[in-house]
Amino acid sequence: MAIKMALLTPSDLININKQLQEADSAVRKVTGLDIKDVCKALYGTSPSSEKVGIVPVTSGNGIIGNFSASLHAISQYFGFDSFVTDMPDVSGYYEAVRNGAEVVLMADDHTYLAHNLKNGKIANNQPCTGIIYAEIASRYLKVDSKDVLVVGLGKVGFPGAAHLVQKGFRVYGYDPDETLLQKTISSLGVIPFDLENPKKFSIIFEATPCANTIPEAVLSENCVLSTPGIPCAISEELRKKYDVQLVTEPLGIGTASMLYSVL
Ligand code: NAI
Ligand code: PYL
Ligand code: MG
Repeated sequence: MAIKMALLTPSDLININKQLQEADSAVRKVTGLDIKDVCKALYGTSPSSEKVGIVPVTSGNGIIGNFSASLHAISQYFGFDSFVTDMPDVSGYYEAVRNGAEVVLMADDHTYLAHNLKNGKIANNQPCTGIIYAEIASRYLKVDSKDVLVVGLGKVGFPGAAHLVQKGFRVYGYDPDETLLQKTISSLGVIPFDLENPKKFSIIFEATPCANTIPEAVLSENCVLSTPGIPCAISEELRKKYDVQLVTEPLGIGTASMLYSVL
């Protein structure tokens, strides 16, 4: 049986354009690049107004308010020509294809996918999100070491950790799920992070559904925390105290990664 994702709520998605603009300036400050430039560097692609059909899906917990409208706004922000179908589900898919969609975006409670109908490429939100947040962290302009801390090694965190290992970083990983932790150690060569014996990091990538997952002892002044996790991994108080450069956003960065990956 498929395992459920932590689901977004309509309030996470309020004013997605403003959230994206703020995320873009945070990414620029950390990496010197826009989100679109990071995507281009990752996948070697650029959009040219490809038609994206967004299909609302009613199964499971059903439609999430603001979800399809946010995907529409996000796709336009990155230079795609998107539309939301009037009908949901199978009828919506039919409508999307009949109306010329080259890429279909749709999500149920388990899987959020982008499918390019012209070249057959398909992307899943979880690895695409992990990879782009890890890539952003890895591009920190003021980085002073190859050490990175990854907190949360699940469906988003594991692919992000794998990406960092592949880029040549020394990755320290932590997850309270011992099975996941052991799998990450044995398959990726990640170093288990010892909470009892912490060290400071200038780059942290977090992917958990919990708040306050980053212990104060690992924060260095002006470190980068790149995290798709909802709610946020760090309190506002700690963020200010260490002048943490926070990259976080509920849907757009991961969606950009998916769209660029299927071009
Ligand atoms: P998952 O359930 O597969 O993995 C989460 C992992 O976090 C688990 O292995 C769990 O043991 C671990 N964890 C829980 N508490 C922890 C703690 N205190 N310290 C360290 N690890 C802890 O979930 P998934 O799919 O990887 O998603 C992670 C988060 O990312 C969720 O909040 C999800 O909603 C969010 N997400 C955000 C996206 C975005 O675009 N912003 C896109 C996709 C997911
Ligand atoms: C894609 C996000 C990121 C975090 N959790 C994931 C989530 O909320 N997935 C559920 C998406 C369901 C969408 C719904 C609709 O409105 O079409 N079926
Ligand atoms: Mg995102």
